[in-house]
Amino acid sequence: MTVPPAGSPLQLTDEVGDALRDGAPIVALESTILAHGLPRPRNLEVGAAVELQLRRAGVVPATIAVLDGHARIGLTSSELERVAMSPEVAKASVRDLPVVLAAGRDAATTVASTAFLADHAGIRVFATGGLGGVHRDAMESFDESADLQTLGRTPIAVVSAGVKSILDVPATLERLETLGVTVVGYRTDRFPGFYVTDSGEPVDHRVERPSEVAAILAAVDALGIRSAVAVANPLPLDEQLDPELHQRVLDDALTAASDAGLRGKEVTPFLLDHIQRATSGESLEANVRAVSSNVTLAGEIARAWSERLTAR
Ligand code: PSU
Ligand code: MN
Repeated sequence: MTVPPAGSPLQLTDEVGDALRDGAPIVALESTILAHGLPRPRNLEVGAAVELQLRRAGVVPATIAVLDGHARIGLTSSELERVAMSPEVAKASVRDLPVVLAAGRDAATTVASTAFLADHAGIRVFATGGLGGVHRDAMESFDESADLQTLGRTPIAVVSAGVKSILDVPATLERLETLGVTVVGYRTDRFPGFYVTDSGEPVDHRVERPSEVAAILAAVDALGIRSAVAVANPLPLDEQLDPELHQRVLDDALTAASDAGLRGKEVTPFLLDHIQRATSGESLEANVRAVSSNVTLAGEIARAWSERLTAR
């Protein structure tokens, strides 16, 4: 384990520490998707597969989680298994980090806490499935993911397939605008809807190549901007979940969540689980395809970023 700077609560693996020192390509990965977003044992298969995918592309994976109260940047395969298979692993956003660190507990990190910790470690590219956002009943519940606020103050490129349709997509895009998060569509003018290629909403900016994202990140730094670049990467039309099936199960899931009286951080895992069961795994396959595609693109962006760093 590379020794982090004095006073830092972060623990980096040697592989991640070396990559950071050398300016080598590195991609941060979140762990809530493993512990709470995908069913066992598929979650572990996906977690291991995306790491392998990055390594094969010459990119160092840095899966982030809290283990025994240590903020870990990069996990061994047995640690990855612990995060994926143990029912004891809490879901931690940024505000939960102090508590789990102080108590010496295990926790999976959300987009917010993963981006926060990756940024502290000096990692500039992050791949996830879908971002958290504004929930559909937010007018009454005030339920808006802390992912949004954190992306508003964390200069990292985060590749996602947009936000799931369980959320209020237009409201989420409005909040991203307010919070100063740069949103670019990767080879698209439409904001993706995670399971489906098009959420129905447009994006203002479009990029065609990973090197363009690296150039945008460099401009973020040159301007002294401290917010994220959200790269929206849609599933191709022939890989999306059938939009009719999607709409039907979505309506059911929202009704079930409201009938169950769910609040707070349990809402997202409940809805995802409901949709997975109601589509007998079809949504799960779309979910896995989206994650894999985002990881591929993030790896390409990390390589382009590394080229800029090492060319100086
Ligand atoms: N959206 C998904 N899959 C997920 C999540 C969101 O499509 O697994 C997870 C991510 O870790 C995200 C978190 O950061 O849920 C957001 O949860 P909340 O809404 O409680 O902030
Ligand atoms: Mn919430």
